[in-house]
Amino acid sequence: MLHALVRKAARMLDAAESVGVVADIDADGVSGAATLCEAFRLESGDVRFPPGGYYGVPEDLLREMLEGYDVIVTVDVTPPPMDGAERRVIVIDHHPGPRRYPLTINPHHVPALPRDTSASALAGMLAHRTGRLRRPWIPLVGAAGDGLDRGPVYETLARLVDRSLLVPPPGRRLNPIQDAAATVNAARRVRYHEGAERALEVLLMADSPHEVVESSLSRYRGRVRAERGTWSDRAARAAHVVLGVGYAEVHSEVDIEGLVAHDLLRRRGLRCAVVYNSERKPCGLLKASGRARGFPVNELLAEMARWLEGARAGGHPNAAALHFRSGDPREAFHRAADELLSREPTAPSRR
Ligand SMILES: [Mn+2]
Repeated sequence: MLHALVRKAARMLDAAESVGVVADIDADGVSGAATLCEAFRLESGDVRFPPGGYYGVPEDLLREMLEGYDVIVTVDVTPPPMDGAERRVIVIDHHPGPRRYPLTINPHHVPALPRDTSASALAGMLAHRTGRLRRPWIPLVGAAGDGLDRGPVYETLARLVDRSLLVPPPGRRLNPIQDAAATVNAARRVRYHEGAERALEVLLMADSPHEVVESSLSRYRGRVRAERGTWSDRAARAAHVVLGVGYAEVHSEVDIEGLVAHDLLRRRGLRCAVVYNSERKPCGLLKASGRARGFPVNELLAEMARWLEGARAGGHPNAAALHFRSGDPREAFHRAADELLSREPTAPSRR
């Protein structure tokens, strides 16, 4: 089933008069898009990113792409259903959710694919099939960005690159591919879809992950590091913690809430940390991000969404996000945490 699906997608892309790509702005989405550009001879202008911190594919963006292109591929995002588009959209994703398009390459819908496969590795698998994947390190950047640099699909692609790209140089924590992923992710944390567009240009030109690390994108890393340091210190001091589940707020134009949640989890030894950024995203929405170990933060954020307006939550048990239009996220957190903690079999009384 997997091979038939991949073959069908490759054939459809080769036969299409024109192909447009819609990708998420993170390293997984950007490197998946760059991989498709290489294999199917697309240009950066054929790739679009959701605007300003919006997660998913806005309906009007999908409609616009369908008017301009024969076939649309979405990478690391699942598009909304649209009448008449069923046979013109290829979905390459690894998030759970309903299957809306027959040509969906997603581990949640294709049993042969392991769940911990990144969208970019799936794009790499498709590109590799065509025999036109000249720079196999590119899809690996996306896998590293999602912390999914493992598993059979990744390993197949990793065998095609120089070993030195997969081991950290002496004294360094990250290997060159992980370093490139951090660079691409810094660009979108500071500049959202514009950062992703710049990162795509860099990936399309680069001959190695080293060139990505040394590119003009590197300046975004300093900004992210500084904001993260400041807010992680404050969050560690000021977090509200209930039974190992913590909540903190930041106020930053930079998309750092996920990083601060990660730091808070570790620094306070929590099982779950939720961080709300009170600075509105360029797309107009507010966002909270959660990280956890041994606590379903995706369920916590879904429960929070019930108490907020225009809210949508998604993600995995260990990492999830919540977008909303208005409401009191701290109040929502306390209600949601009470609800989830009261369901725990051994929850001690809080009174
Ligand atoms: Mn991803």
